[in-house]
Amino acid sequence: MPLDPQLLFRALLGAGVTGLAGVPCSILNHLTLEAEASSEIDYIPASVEGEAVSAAAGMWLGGGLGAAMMQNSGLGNAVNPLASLSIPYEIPVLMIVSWRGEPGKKDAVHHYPMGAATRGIFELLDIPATVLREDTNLERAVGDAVAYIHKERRPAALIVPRGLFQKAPGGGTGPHAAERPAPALAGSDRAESPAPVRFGGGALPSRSAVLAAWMARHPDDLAVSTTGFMSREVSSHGLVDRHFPMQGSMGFAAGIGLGLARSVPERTVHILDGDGALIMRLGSLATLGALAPRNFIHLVVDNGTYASTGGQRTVSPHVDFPAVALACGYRAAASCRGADGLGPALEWASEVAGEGPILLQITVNEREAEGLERPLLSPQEIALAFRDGVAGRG
Ligand SMILES: Cc1ncc(C[n+]2csc(CCOP(=O)(O)OP(=O)(O)O)c2C)c(N)n1
Repeated sequence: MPLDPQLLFRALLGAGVTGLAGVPCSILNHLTLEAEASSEIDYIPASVEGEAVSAAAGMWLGGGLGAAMMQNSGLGNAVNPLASLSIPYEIPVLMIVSWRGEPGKKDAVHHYPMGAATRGIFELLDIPATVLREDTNLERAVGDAVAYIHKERRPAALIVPRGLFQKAPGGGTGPHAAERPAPALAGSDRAESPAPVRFGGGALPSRSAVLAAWMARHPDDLAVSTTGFMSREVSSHGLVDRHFPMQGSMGFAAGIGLGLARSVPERTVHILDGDGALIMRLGSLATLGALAPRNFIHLVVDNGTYASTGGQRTVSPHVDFPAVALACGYRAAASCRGADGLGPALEWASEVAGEGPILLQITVNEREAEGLERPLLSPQEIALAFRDGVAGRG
């Protein structure tokens, strides 16, 4: 007998999951709808599966526990933040993954290759994956998986096959989206987009000068920095109780920051992003604009290159990041081109902080600080120190 789909949602709540970020699948439709409507769990409609994993990781860094939900077709999109964020930083994330194309079951042909590979992908990553069946005690399966991720500080997965859950009268495992009121996203009440504010004048500053000016202005705020030289430089300041210098999960600093910002709405969360990284995951601007966390400041330090891999050109000169952010629902956005504008641009950001999300793109020269090393602390130590710092246990 197929199971009541509400059991899974209740089991997640019972196990202490505080947030769910995901990309829908018809098999998991019910879970999406329950989470959207519930005030007991924070639901993030992710733009891509890797953003879901990253946001769930951010929830844990902020003191909660996140689950990432997706169709197995999108599991490939989640591999990078699983392999380079959740596993090395020992950040627990509960994966809830539907199973299209399960071997031996009839499904659309394009699901078969991933259906056959799904369990193997988890095995290769050494992530324990439990297939839920009709005779599974869901409460126990979810409870065991959550106990495992807390104890081992690793991800674990629950795989949900097709047909596990009872179908709703109209088909699927819940009412069709069009039959219910749209959830009120914070960004929905925004008036027309404002125009980007422009600052500038003088020679371009270096990344180090921007970071020094930013640090002087925001000594106590939380920050998540992007992979590569940016996080090396941030970590050289040694403020790991409030700065999370992420290496890995390129492009998902904003996704981590989103989960974090929603877990600690009383703190301001800054993202120190790179142009290459943001271009890689431009979809995160849409998620952020729609959810509109007020405590979110997105600083894009734009050197026009992938500096950390040898200075190859990015396409950033062709992208107006502030205009894109505003079109996605950011509340305010500005650019700064030239060191004379740096002070006024950071002053502007401080003034609009609290009315976020806001984005400030600062164009910098290609000069890098000398002798930047990878963080001295291990990834696990960084994640734990940051989580403790956020919780005031520093
Ligand atoms: C998913 C992924 N793709 C590629 C890389 C290799 N990589 C590491 S840092 C980096 C460049 C990042 O460029 P940008 O965000 O502009 O920052 P910058 O290096 O210029 O500071 C690249 C391509 C990676 N670590 N992860």
